[in-house]
Amino acid sequence: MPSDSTSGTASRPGFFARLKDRLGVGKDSAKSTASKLGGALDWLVGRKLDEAMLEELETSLLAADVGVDAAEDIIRRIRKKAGNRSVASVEDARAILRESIREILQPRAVPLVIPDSPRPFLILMVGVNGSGKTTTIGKLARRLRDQGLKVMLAAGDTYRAAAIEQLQVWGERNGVPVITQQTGADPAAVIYDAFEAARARGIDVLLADTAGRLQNKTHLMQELQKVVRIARRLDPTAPHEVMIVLDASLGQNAVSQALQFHAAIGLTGITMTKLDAGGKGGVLVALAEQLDVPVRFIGIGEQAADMDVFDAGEFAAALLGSAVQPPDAR
Ligand SMILES: Nc1nc2c(ncn2[C@@H]2O[C@H](COP(=O)(O)OP(=O)(O)O)[C@@H](O)[C@H]2O)c(=O)[nH]1
Ligand SMILES: [Mg+2]
Repeated sequence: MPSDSTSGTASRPGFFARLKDRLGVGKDSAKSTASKLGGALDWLVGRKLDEAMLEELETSLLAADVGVDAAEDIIRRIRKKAGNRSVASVEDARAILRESIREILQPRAVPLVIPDSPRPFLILMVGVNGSGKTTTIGKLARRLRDQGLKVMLAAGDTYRAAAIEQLQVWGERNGVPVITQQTGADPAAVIYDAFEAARARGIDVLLADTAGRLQNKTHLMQELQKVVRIARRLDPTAPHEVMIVLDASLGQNAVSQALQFHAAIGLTGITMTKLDAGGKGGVLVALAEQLDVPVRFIGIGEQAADMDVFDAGEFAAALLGSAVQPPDAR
């Protein structure tokens, strides 16, 4: 039985280039995170990092969705690193900022590892409507299947027929079975049945979709708590991963969603989607600052290949629009 982690893809350099590209590096893309954080550092050159400069930098960080706490944390780190010396070049400024951001992200860069047991390994996907749960399940199904794992999907979003069909399409595309019931069925029952079926069929990983009407509805949280409770009747250690899917384009709202879901059901992983679609990468820094939950994957598009393992150094480099450092330099 393979005990692969989901890390270490051969596609890494290409993915980084696309991440950097889609975060919008370049002088023309004035609205992008990268140009706010990276391209706008010229004014730092040849000056000492004085208070006025640090204030200006803090404003840029806030505009990039980094959030107040993380912006202050970054400024503190820069002050420590660059203290009283002058900044030699844009590259120097970038390096200081990049390293400060990387330090905040690094503790959260813990890849999802599927251990040899238990089986089936149940991954519960949660998050508000439209965040990218079903798409992420599709992408993850393919990734796990390619690692040699036997994967099954459970259509736990039973509110709309379209949600069930969407999951079936991903199942067909990846050649993995999908367990469904009719629209309106109890999600806990769907996932319970799928878990039993997965066990009977020797499935390694069961990916369970859920509905995601607004997170401030206590009803949704109760429904998710019930899914967890019922799954534990079959395996007291389940679910083995509770992964929230967050839409980066929601900015600070994505952070508050994560905090609310975490309080209600306890998250063990995060996937951040839509970093290609107006999502400012800074939101990941805010999240890392405020929530001690690993960031597993990042998504930069709608296709199966548009997702990869979260890497702190790479991500910080992409945010700053700089070249990624060789792995041994990190
Ligand atoms: N641009 C972009 N679109 C995405 C990404 N992930 C998901 N989507 C799209 O976002 C929309 C909602 O995704 P879906 O998986 O249905 O969200 P769900 O309601 O949480 O299941 C769909 O049109 C997806 O194709 C991403 O990383 N980038
Ligand atoms: Mg869905």
